[in-house]
Amino acid sequence: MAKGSVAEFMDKIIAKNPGEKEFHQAVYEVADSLMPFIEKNPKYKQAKILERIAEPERVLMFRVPWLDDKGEVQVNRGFRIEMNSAIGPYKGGLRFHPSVNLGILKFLAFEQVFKNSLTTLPMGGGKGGSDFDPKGKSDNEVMKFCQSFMSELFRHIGPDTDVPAGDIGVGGREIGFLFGQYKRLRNEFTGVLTGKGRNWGGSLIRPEATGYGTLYFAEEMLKTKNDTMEGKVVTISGSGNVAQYATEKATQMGATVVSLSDSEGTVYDPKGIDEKKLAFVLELKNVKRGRIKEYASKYGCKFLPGKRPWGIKCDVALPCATQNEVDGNDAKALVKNGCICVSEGANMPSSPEAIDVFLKAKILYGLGKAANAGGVATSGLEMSQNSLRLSWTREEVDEKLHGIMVAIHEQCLKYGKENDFTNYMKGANIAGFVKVANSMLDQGVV
Ligand code: NDP
Ligand code: 2IT
Repeated sequence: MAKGSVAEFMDKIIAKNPGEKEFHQAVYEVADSLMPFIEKNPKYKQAKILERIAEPERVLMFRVPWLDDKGEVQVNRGFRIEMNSAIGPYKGGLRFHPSVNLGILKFLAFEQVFKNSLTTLPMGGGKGGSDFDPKGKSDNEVMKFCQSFMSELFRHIGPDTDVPAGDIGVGGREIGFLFGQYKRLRNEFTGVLTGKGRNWGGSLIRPEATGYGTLYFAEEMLKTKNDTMEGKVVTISGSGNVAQYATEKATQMGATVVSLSDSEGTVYDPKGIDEKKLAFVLELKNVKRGRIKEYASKYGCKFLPGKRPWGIKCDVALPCATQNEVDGNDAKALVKNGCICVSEGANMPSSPEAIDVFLKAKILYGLGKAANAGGVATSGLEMSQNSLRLSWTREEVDEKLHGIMVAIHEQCLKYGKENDFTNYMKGANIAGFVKVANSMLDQGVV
């Protein structure tokens, strides 16, 4: 019964959204977890909730022309997917990367709906971005691009409508340029973006939040096995915002982080990336905007060109780079080498084959929409502080973030327990769905 309905549902999704393979993948994962639950609760089926959730409320696509440093005209494409506003204003990051297209942003916006629901905060789901590549661009070019991007986006967003933030290629620098242009066009100082600078409405701990949250979630998963992060060998992919603060928190918890990576390859440092080495990475990536292989030259360790970290022996793996960066063979290698826990800082980093391997091996598998929800949760806390015109201390924000990650873990247990095993994927998908679905039922056919 259930499998047949999933196939039927997916046929329609694929026919309606041709070529959007990441979107199909994200919808399939959720539909597969949810269908038995929906069959048991016909009110959702009758109201076509799943069909409605998979259709964005609104998709914006626009031209972003700008002048580069040579005075040449460049043309990029901008997007904002306003996916679901049943439980709050659209909320989700902006990604600037040459691979960005409609299907990738729709998958990210779809994931965001469930993730934001799990945070317990009142945020709907959205995502946006552009095929602009910030790599190799001057600060001036990045500013010109951001100003042009916001010159269209500003008419669609607002603190009670749609609140963008960062994602791949969008960090503090870009949020600053985007905020400056929004303020200039609207003549309003509001919390329209999150991830803002400390002096102009940003929340403490927002830069750290995704990475920290991924570790708080891993810790909760390990607790169910009477285990902790102390003494664990950890592999991390990526070397951007999420990877950096995942490294910091893992180290603070007593683990040894032995890898970081970027699109060119992996650095393997068996001695561990301690506080001092991490300070070098932060300067390298966030200020000099250099490549991670420079770490290997600096600290005399191995650089594995073109490789991902999953062949390295570890206890805990934290994929923190991008979608589908762990394939079936990577997952097999991780399990074979004794990995007991995967906590995803990135969005959908594990392919369907990899997820199958993790679930069959019954290791602790914390999927992105639960494990990386700390970032958007702290964005929600930034929105609260902006509305209150107050700012909370580091300790206050960190404590709230920690509490939210514990609550997300509890929701996964509630809906994902299967005898002696917790299927976090099923748990997160159902828990995220219920709140949005019930809100949609309350609000009628809209
Ligand atoms: P950054 O831009 O700061 O860093 C991205 C890192 O991932 C870089 O090291 C980059 O390497 C690597 N990477 C990106 N694309 C690829 C690719 N196609 N192949 C190999 N490596 C790649 O982004 P974030 O750290 O913010 O985001 C990382 C992941 O976490 C994404 O999946 C994002 O959606 C997710 N996420 C982010 C949140 C946030 O608050 N920032 C919140 C929740 C999830 P290179 O420099 O070579 O491109
Ligand atoms: O994927 C994500 O959750 C993010 N990029 C953060 C979104 C946000 O609004 O803080």
